[in-house]
Amino acid sequence: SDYSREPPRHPCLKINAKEPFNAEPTRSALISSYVTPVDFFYKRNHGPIPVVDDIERYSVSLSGLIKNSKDLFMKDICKLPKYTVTATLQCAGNRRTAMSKSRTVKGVGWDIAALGNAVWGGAKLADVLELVGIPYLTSITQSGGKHVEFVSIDKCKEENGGPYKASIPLSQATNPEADVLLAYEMNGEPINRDHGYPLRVVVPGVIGARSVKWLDYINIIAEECQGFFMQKDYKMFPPTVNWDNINWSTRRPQMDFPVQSAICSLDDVSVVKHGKVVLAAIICFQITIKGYAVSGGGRGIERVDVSIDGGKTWEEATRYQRTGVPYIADDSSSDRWAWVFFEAEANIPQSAEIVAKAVDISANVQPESIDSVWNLRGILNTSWHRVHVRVGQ
Ligand code: MTE
Ligand code: MO
Repeated sequence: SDYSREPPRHPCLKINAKEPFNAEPTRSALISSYVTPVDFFYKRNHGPIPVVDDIERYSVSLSGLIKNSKDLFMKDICKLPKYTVTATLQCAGNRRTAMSKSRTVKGVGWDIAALGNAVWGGAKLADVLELVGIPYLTSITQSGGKHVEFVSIDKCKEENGGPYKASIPLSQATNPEADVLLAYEMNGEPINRDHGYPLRVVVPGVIGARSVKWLDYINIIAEECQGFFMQKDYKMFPPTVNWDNINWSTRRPQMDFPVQSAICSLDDVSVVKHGKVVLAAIICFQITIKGYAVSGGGRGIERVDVSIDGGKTWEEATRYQRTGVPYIADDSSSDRWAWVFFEAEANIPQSAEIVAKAVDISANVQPESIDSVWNLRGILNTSWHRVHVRVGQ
């Protein structure tokens, strides 16, 4: 594989792997703005970044279980109504390093910033499919098509040098309300090479692995995609499954992301210097607890609870998306596919274990322990996020 034409990247990213390039921002950079600047947006690749030089000749081929195959050029896609969707993309491996500390897992070691929130601009996949004769809200085509497969132009070793691919159900792809995009813009600029230039899929509310970058083919198929990343990866196994007894076919490919949150204003172990507060003759120290919370499937965040005593007692944090606008889950003023930030002030003793857990609008709650969700691939670590603070002089 050839890594001689990689794009430039911001020096503040923490590099978890160089080839393929995998990197995330620092915790504080991550929560410095609601819309993540492209430079700070995590980068998750499985091969070299493809080079698309001739945009005039670039096209996406639509074929499979449809009457007429069609090549769509950028000008065809740009002719369709343009939508902007604010959506958080999160890698299923986010927070893997912490899971690894419980018991070793396989995969890129991510801290808590393998996610980002962007304003994606592009055509709705539902409109693209309508263009080739598949109406809105179709779950099966006349010829038996039930899934939409996205094939990239990159080359991955897991696919033996073939392209990255994934699929989603046709019912989701043809549902305009699901907001699945073929995106050519990220935060108002043409998508850059790292994030899928010239065109990528964005599947809101679903693990990042299904949002295929550098799109080459869209295939309408009867069964879900048989590629490595659908069948041999990104599946959730119980804690008892190990590399000797694993049977990949027993589990479904992960789609929706579960409810997640993390504290970003503090490191795993922080020593803070702060002013003293005297409360009922007890000396306390004021700290600010800030972070993100997000759930899958368009489920808003109902609540974020924070604890300063390791999870014995809790206080509710305030939540917001855009600063100054109160966040109301499920309200038309909120971005349904996007994260919320939370914030709480607390008075802590000399040392404390701070914990956060989020609850989504379906009352799904993050699991308390890592061990209860531990899995050999180290995905979906959504356990309560814990950090330790000691007040130093
Ligand atoms: N698409 C292609 N073609 N190749 C990839 O390696 N990685 C996937 C997904 N789409 C990948 C891909 C994974 S696992 C994630 S989490 C997201 O892209 C990351 O998107 P980003 O790099 O824009 O943050
Ligand atoms: Mo991912």
